[in-house]
Order: sequence, then structure tokens, then C-alpha cells
Amino acid sequence: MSIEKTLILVKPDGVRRGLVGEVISRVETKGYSIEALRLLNADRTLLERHYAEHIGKSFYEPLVEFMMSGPIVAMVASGNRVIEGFRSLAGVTDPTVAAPGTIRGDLARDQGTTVVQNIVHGSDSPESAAREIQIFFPK
Ligand code: D4T
Repeated sequence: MSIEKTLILVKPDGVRRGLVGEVISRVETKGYSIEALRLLNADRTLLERHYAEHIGKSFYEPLVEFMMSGPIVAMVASGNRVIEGFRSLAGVTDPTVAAPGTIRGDLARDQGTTVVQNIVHGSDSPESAAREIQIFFPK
């Protein structure tokens, strides 16, 4: 067994709505450990690195504007299979169809905006986690 780490973001919609504690609680209640935590205002340069795979897509610019619209909380969580486990806790990208019981299914809905506002981000692979943790928590 290898203990993994993942990057979790509480996006501006989650911070604005006072859901930071709720997200942390779900991560901790599941049994994962919080290894690092910071509140920050992400700038364009940082977001270009984080969302590099989406540059050029129709939702990229609205996504960056949304992510700069208020503070975000970045954290590193650890535990066996935490990458898959947090994606499961978060639910699918579209909050309208995210399963009840998940963060997005319980706490988010379609706001009629170009960009999906879905409370949280979680790394999707060990490679993404290593890359994203380095962006938000440079040594
Ligand atoms: P993140 O990366 O925020 O955890 O979300 P997902 O892993 O679930 O989704 P993603 O990387 O495919 O998308 C990143 C971010 O862009 C928004 N988005 C995505 C959007 O507004 N419209 C779209 O069609 C897609 C695919 C939502 C999350």
C-alpha cells in the first residue's frame, strides 16, 4: 500500500458560501489527513499553470475569471487511495447530476453560468497531484 497525497481546492463559490468547514469535515470524517492548508487569492499566472490542460477550451476564460473572483482554500490531504477517494466524495463535475451524498451533489447546483461552479477541485491522478501540489505549495 502506498499513502497518496492529493490537492483539494475549495473554489470561490465554496468559500463565499461558508463551506470550507463542511468540505474539511467531509475529508476528515472519511478518515483522510490534512497535511497542509492555505487561503489565497489565485492570480492568472498560477491558474494558467493549474488549468494548463484546458487552455483554448470555450470555458477556459470564464473558468479563470471565476477562480479569481474571490479567495480559495488549497489543501493537501493524504491517505491510501485518497485521489480516487476524494473524487468520489466530490462527485462528478456537473453538480446537477452529481449524486446526492457527494459534496457537489449536496451543496452545488447549476447557476446558469458559462462555467460550472462546483465547490471543489481534486487531483485526478498521482501525476496531476504531484504537479498541482507543487503549484500551490512550492517548497
Ligand atoms: P476540477 O478540475 O475543478 O476538479 O473539475 P473536474 O476534474 O471535475 O473537471 P475538469 O477538470 O474537466 O474541469 C475543470 C473545471 O472547469 C469547469 N468546466 C469543466 C466547465 O465550466 N465546463 C465544462 O464543460 C467542463 C468540462 C469545471 C471544472
